Amino acid sequence: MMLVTGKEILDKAHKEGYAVGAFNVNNMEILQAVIAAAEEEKAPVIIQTSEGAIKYAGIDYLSTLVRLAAEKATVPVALHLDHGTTFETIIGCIRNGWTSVMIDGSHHPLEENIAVTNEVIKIAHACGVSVEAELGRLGGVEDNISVDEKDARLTHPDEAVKFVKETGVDSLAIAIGTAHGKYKGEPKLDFERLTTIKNLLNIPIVLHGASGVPEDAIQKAVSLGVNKINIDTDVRVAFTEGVKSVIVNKPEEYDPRKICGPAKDEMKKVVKAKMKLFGCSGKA
Ligand code: TD3
Ligand code: ZN
Repeated sequence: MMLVTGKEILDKAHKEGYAVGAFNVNNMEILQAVIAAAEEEKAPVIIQTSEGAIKYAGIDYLSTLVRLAAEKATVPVALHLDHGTTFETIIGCIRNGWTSVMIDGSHHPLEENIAVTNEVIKIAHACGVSVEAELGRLGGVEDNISVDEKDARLTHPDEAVKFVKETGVDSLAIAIGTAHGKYKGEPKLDFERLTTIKNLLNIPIVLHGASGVPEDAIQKAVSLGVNKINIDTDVRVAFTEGVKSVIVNKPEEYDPRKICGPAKDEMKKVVKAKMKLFGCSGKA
């Protein structure tokens, strides 16, 4: 199948009430593991690349790899730019076949976030590319931050309404207590805030920093209207554990295929479990 847009995948999830997994890739093995999982689960899937991944692998390599993977796949696949911050990367992705981009203006004040998001939307939509934006600050929500400060970082429902009204963005990433990377303690999600925001907005909601969030919290977030769930760390850990097990148990091994093969299997297992949890299995 040809690559589909992020909007096509997420509007269906929003309408039918489930979430689609968005998995970060930066090499062939991760991509093959995610696609194999999607095929086995009959799940739509979003392959996403960070600006760092593009720097690492090359925009042309990633574009070609993912386009091929999508064409060979029987499930819908979208190619999405995760946390786009520069105009250059975003335009580069649009020119190289990405079907969805994120403009992360969350570090800007509201009006400026709206302005940079609109600049991207104007060009992306003219090219048939979907746009995700972010409102509120993720991560760094640590125990030593006061409740007031914490509240200020989380997405404000009224601001979310204004943001969506003044941009017409296709999906919105919100901050409800998750953070990127490994958690020190257990993350506490603000479900009340999620409920309020979902009821006010009629668009797909995105949850970042979902690795390491307990399964029941993920299920609840999906039931309350999250439609795209970003996972990077859990797949990175699965890859590294897979490689380590070979290196430790068979230190004489020097064939990269024998080292990366088990890592691929570990990643596929993790991705399949996420798809079942998110409710997107069988939705392709
Ligand atoms: O945007 N991402 C992926 C990149 C973050 C760096 O790991 C996410 O929201 C997923 O974050 P994580 O760390 O929970 O997998
Ligand atoms: Zn993120």
